Amino acid sequence: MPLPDFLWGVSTSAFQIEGAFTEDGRAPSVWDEFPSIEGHTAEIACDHRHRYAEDVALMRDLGVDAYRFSVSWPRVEGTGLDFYDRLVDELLAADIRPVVTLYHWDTPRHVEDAGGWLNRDTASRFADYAAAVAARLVDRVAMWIPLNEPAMTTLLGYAIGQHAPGKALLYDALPTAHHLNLAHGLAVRALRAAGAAAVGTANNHTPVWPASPSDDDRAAAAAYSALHNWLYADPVLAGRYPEELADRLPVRDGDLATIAQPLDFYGVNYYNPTRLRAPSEGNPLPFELVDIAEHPKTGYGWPVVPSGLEEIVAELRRRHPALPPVHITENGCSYPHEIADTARIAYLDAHVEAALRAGASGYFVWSLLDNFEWDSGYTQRFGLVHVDYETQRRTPRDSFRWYRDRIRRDRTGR
Ligand code: PNW
Repeated sequence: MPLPDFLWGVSTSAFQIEGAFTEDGRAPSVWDEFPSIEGHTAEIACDHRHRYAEDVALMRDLGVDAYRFSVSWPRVEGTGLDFYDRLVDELLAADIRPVVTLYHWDTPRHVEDAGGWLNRDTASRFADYAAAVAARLVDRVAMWIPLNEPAMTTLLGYAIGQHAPGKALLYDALPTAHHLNLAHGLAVRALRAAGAAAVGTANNHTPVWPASPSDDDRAAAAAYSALHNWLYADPVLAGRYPEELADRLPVRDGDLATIAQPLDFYGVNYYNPTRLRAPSEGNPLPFELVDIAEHPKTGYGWPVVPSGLEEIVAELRRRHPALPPVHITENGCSYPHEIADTARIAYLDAHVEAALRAGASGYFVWSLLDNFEWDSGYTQRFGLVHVDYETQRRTPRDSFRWYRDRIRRDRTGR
């Protein structure tokens, strides 16, 4: 299937929807036992491992061009590729292009026990896994994304411990960023060798806003942006690290060339901007987060700023003039509404328009289904489709019908 000039899609991730922890000989993952909301585990989640055909049928009704899902590394350690093989065929039969993320945070437990992303060897293990997935699926997958949001793995997983594996190493977490970037580069190389159709990223980006024009607040914002945005964009797109962080990374000869493989697209996950000020006394970090109070908030408390999407894409293009085509690989919002979700429609409508103005080549809603939102468990609902976790009943929300109509309108002339 050739790619249309604008790709309409939805995104999910394996750990957040599949359940079936012990099926397919799946290895344990770092997230299986990681504390979330009391009493919430992803053991069943959306039971997607068993209900994938129903979920693909929903997407066919929705009319999307593409479905971005992740392959579970722990499941592939068993016989999981059989499952993904069937999922891919089901998608193709529904005229939906498979977009595969290889790592969406669910590291196999034994890989973490060997040091996880603190260990340079994990990058090579990951490349072997990438090659194994490609060997099976490469003929049918439209787009490949080695890593989802490596910034969140480093910041939430290893620097502050809010996500698995729960390490709070602050600046000592920085080697994980380099090992993740290296894993990206090695995986791109493995995917190319296997004949992958298109390879890109899903990097999480946030525009940073200094709380005031003071030099101190501006320096705080720049320090944060280096950690969240440029630590991942710069090496991948230009083979260099932001100057202020370069000394803290375990870079060996040749690494930067490995990381800076040419890409077919640059995927951006966008949710909101971040406001920063200089740190107060006793803060070990060079910045402090400040509430963005002048914009409305989603049900998760995230500020709603559609222009931030254009702002960050423009900044990426300024910093990296040869930026490949941009896809918004995730954007969406959590609200508690059951079916009538006017607030989500308003959010998505404004962000879709921003993505079009930003010259993006695709837009993927996070998420198709309500799902297991990591440390927030089932308390957050990001879905176009409501999931009743007692019965596993799926009910399309008003936003589902809105997105279907928006896609149709696009096809009949923008
Ligand atoms: C992304 N932050 O996570 C992930 O890719 C999804 O798995 C997740 O469900 C979705 O966004 C909604 O949260 C993020 O703290 C988690 O800035 C945290 C942040 C950003 C993105």
